[in-house]
Amino acid sequence: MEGYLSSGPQKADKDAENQKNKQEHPRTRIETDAIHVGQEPERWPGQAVVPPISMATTFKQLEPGKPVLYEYSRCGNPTRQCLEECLASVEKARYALTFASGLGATTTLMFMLKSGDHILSIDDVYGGTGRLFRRCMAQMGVESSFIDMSTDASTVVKHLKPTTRLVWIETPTNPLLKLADIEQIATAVHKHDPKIMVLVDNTFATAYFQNPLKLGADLVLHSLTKYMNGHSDVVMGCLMMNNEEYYKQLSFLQYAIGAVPSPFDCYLVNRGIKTLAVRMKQHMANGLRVATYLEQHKHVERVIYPPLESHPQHDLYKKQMSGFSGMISIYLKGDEVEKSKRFLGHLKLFTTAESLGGYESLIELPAVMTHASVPEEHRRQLGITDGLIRLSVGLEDVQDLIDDIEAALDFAFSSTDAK
Ligand code: P1T
Repeated sequence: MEGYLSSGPQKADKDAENQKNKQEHPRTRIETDAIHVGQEPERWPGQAVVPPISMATTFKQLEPGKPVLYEYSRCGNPTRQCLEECLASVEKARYALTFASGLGATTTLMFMLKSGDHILSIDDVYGGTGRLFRRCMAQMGVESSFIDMSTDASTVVKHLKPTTRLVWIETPTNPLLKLADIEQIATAVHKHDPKIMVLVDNTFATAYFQNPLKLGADLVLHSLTKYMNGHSDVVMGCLMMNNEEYYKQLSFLQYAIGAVPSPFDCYLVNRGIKTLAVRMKQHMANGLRVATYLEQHKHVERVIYPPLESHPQHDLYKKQMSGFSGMISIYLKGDEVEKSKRFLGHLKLFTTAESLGGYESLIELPAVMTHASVPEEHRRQLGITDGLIRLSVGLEDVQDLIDDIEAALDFAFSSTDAK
């Protein structure tokens, strides 16, 4: 894109070189990368082992128009850069760019499109993503359509239009935990038209369990608000990629649009990511125990959890993921919203709240909370009923969590109280 570099600092070039050098020589595995990449003490005066928070909004230039490394903090700063390098390494990407939220990352990416373009999206997508496509992008003349991508890649290709510029995959999906075959879809779409960008929202799986770029995706998005930070104390998003041209365009858009995270938040995410591996192993262990317990429970109609053999795409799960997080969706018997509410209301350890992926267990009703913006008809078709319950299983003692669920289910289904 002409003008992308000339109209701003030479930052994209410098950063590209910086990040690329690091990613072209991956030294170690994710546990080690999360702790060391971008964190070299030698880069800080005084050799700080923990990266300092650089709050400066602006940086001295030795001559007008000749910044040393950074010029204005929206364009880049030391704390953000060390986080972006670290994030790229854990996703096995060459480049990572951070934004003020997951949706901030999506919005910035939208500026790669123009009026008349088309987005082909998976049908069961995070409510806020669907809302952005349907309500905001439509106003800008960008069309979107939503299809089931859990079947096979030819269905996706069939729905491509000459104007399709972006294929949006979320896998596993929020909240129904449907899977899409990233490798098959990316291969088929790129064969059809290599210029179409294939993006995977990897928020639910995390970089620990799934690396979409290795499977042929062009772009990966994370809501870092969730597992990647893991402490429910930062709202942030990121885009990761290997393609240098996409990186330069998005790097320009990052500073031109300005939906950037604060250095303090970057510091927190950089800290949170250090324990990604241990957290994810425990989220998976706890998630599996809770899902297995729920699956045999007399008051539970259906449990959706990809690591369970009962998941309709369990084979695909085994093919493209090395495990899964603590996200479980369930229908109680009768699928009544009142019963679901009584269940949530009686839980002591699971907090009723939106969001997911923190160390604490959360629970919610997607139809009235995170996915209330999905048109009712669309929700019905997908199976996001008023009674659907989504759990984010945290890191508490798993038996305590199961005891909490047991007591709340007993309460919700007790005939005397249910009247
Ligand atoms: O909240 P934010 O950091 O802007 O991220 C948006 C987002 C993107 N992708 C997925 C898969 C998500 O789940 C989210 C945010 N989701 C919730 C807040 C939620 O409770 O589902």
